[in-house]
Amino acid sequence: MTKDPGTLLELFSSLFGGAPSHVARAPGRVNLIGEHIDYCDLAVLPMATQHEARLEFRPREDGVVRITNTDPEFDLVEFEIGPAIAPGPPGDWRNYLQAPANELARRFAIWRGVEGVLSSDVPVAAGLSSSTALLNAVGLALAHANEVTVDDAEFAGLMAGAEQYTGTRGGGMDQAISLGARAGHAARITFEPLRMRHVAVPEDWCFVVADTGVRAEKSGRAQTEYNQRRSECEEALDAVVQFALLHGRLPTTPGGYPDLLRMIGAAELMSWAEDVLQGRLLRRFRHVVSEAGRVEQAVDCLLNADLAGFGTLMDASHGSLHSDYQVSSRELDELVAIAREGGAAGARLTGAGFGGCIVALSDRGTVGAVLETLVEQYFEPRGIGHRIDDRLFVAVPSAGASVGILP
Ligand code: NG1
Repeated sequence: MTKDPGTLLELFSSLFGGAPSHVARAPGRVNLIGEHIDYCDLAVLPMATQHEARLEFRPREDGVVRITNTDPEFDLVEFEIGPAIAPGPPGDWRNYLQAPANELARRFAIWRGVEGVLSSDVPVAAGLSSSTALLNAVGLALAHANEVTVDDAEFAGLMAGAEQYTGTRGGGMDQAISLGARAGHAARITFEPLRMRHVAVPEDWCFVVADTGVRAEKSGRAQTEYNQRRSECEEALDAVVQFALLHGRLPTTPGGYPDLLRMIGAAELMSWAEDVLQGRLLRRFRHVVSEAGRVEQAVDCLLNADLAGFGTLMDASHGSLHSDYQVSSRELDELVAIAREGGAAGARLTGAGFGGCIVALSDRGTVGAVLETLVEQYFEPRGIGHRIDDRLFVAVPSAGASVGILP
């Protein structure tokens, strides 16, 4: 963490008196492949990063939550726990604190609030799950203070539900990986029911993350576009299923994309889709089906340490996100091209897109050249070549969230 712990303790003591007794921490993540398909309940392959949100807190004897942030941009937030907390304006950071309190109170008789100071070094609005890290840290603190015991999968599901409070109709990938990641590993995550298969990242592999600097705020256009993509996927699925049922091509109604893919297989499904869908919906459907296939191949590449194969899949994923899903941008495309020119085995946008970051794969031998090329061709021309630590880094596959007593 970059924050000075002295400052954090002083801040805590000046606001609440005394010192925090506990800490809850939750990391951000970088998604390696499987983009915009978690909300279709299809498998994804993210890993947690070294950046995290950290809440140093003390349980209270009443239902009040009081949390401030070491970043002066964010005010002290105060509210009472309950199952119907009124949300603040879109984009207000209070929503990420209220969301887990609201969700936990809907499910459990929680009554004990917390007071604490939050700090985070997860880059904001960059597709690296800064919001989920925040939300998970607060959720864990409240669960701990109220002695809520649920298994990890259920808790991840609760936090995914909580995030909907903020207005984004997201999937469950970010909450699951931030809570359940294992150091040194990525995880193949499947949904309904939530399962995580941890897959070791080969020692020699380096996932470089580079930030366009264009914020993809989930309270503005990015949120509208994101929610629209999800609706389009639902619409496309519905049209294909109705068509197949009408023509007697399906014995039963499938429960969703995973079911349909299991019943029919990708190739036949795409040939049906071409009969039923056109334009935008056909493109969205093709991205979802093709990306689901790439995730399975990517898991095999990871298991076999096939760096070139994994890189090729990342390139194909980016192409699909650019052309079929239309969530890339000029800056993202530029960073992807530069990373490849610098010697990366493959590169793609990561997270929701519309700005934010790319992820590029290289080995230890070439990572220096990839980083240098990105600095020379993207960051230096923009006059930011000298302060790019949080804009350009090699992601460390890190452990998931934890909560405990401070020494
Ligand atoms: P980011 O880019 O971190 O906001 C979002 C969703 C994910 C997933 C990805 C795209 C939230 C909290 N997260 O991530 O569930 O759909 O986009 O793959 O909405």
